[in-house]
Amino acid sequence: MSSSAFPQAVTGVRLLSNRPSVLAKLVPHLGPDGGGRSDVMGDGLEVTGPDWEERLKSLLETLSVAERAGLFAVSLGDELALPMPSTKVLARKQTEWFPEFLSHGDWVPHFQPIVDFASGKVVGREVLMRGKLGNVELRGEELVTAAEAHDAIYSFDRKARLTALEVGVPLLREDEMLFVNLDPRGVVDMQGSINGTWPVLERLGGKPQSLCIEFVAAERFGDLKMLVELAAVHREQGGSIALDDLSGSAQSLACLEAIKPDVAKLDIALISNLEKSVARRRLVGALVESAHELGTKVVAEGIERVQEFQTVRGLGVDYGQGYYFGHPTEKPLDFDPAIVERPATGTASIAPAGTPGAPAAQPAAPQRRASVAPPGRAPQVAGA
Ligand SMILES: [Ca+2]
Repeated sequence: MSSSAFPQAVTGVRLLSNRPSVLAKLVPHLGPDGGGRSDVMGDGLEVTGPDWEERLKSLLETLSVAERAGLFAVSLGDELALPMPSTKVLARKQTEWFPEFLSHGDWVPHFQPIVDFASGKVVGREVLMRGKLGNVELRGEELVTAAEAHDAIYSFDRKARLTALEVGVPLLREDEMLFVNLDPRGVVDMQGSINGTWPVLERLGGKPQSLCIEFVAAERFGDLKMLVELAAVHREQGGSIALDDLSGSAQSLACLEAIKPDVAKLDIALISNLEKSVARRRLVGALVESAHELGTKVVAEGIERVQEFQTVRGLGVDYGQGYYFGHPTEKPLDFDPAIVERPATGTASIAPAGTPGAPAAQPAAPQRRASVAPPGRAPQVAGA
């Protein structure tokens, strides 16, 4: 309770769990601050005060993954709030800027080349979404993480695809394809998925055969029957289908065999430092073989070093994408075929990137995509 003459609205959460042991485990961590910010209540624990977000974060860190999954939170001061997973309540708090971005942010599609190892040409460009809200730039992963936290995958995915097409189709070069992401979690029904994509392409004068729809994280979606149907209805419109982020799991193979995509994209986790892992080289080799038997072309994603490029090419991968070939840029850039024309050699004798024979124009770049927005990167939204 506030002792102020002008009590402020209560900020914080009440934690609930169907596992009493989880709440009991948290009690010793509530802190001896005595400021009335944490109270053991008859029904749950309250974490309140201006720093409740930081305190909840610390509390969650004391729990195992299974315990966290069993901990729910209700926002105080909101009579209509329903209990939500506590991790989601925290993620929402940390991305309070997202609703503002969704309605008023700048959506800035970037284009990254996908390069054919055989011809040295760009076969297509994947549209990767970036954002800006005020002065704050938002990376694609931050946007998706925020959309998940706000249960807004449908709105985010639809608007991202619309923007990707509106900006990308006029910039598309002859003989290149536009690779546009589609998150199956944002699909409500088949017709809606079609309507959010193909009439837009037609209005912009794009050719159906120039569009490849990438099913994001298809193998983790869990409803293979729905994915098969989704692939079929988009193919009926004349487009190609890619499976994105394939990890090499049993689910990867199940998706490949059931959907028989035009393109299979191998996740950066499989490709990064591939020359150093015998096990992953064997896995990638087997995936390439399986894909080719289905008539599917294989893209290795996240190629950042010459060793990775040479290794995937040696394993029969068809196309490459990653900083080694080009960063995502606001305008599609020219590609120098010399980058892939050097003869393949054994991985042991390959010059490291930056030495003669390696592309010189690649700026230093982070090794991999960040998965979560670091604290403090959230934009300061006026009034928030
Ligand atoms: Ca993708």
